[in-house]
Amino acid sequence: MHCNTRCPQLIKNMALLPLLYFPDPKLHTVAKPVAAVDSRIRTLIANMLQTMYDAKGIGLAATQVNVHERLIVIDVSEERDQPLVLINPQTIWTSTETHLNEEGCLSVPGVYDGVERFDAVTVSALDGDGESRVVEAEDLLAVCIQHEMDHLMGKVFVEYLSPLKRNRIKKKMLKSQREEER
Ligand code: K1U
Ligand code: ZN
Repeated sequence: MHCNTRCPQLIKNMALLPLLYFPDPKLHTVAKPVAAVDSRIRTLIANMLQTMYDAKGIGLAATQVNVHERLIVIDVSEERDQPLVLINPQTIWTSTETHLNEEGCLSVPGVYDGVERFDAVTVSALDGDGESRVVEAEDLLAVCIQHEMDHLMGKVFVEYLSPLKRNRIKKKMLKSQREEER
């Protein structure tokens, strides 16, 4: 798999990208397919990986950095050294079994709650080199892929929660955003 994070010449050019925070309406934009895996996309991948690692996240969708193209980066490894890049991902299989999993989101900091997800999924996608691949995922990787693919469809995990919880989270987020502006 292509990994720009291992290339010293590229590390110095990598940048942290600003995140969108709930309830920013831009988080509800439906992403368009990536037309070509070119140098612009490779730079975006490197910057998204750096942003995800810096924020201690296990995944990041391009939507969250205000780029509305179908691109996801993930790393669920303990050592944080196994980046997975999914471009134009499509779900080709889901398990019948589902489970409630505790989720968080870099766009909704400090909020964790349970979301029902398929136990296992298979997705087809392009990797960072533009090569087709099929990923069979279970456990945390399956949960993370479903969470990130939701972002590409403009869906934030709090939308699975009750309207009461979602409104409380919205008020809390707006309050902390106002306080940060001061
Ligand atoms: O998309 C994101 O906002 C990243 C998000 C991914 C995610 C975490 C947990 C379940 C599903 C998807 C995060 O990385 S949140 C922060 C985090 O590292 C984390 C939170 C809960 C469990 C495991 C990791
Ligand atoms: Zn998220």
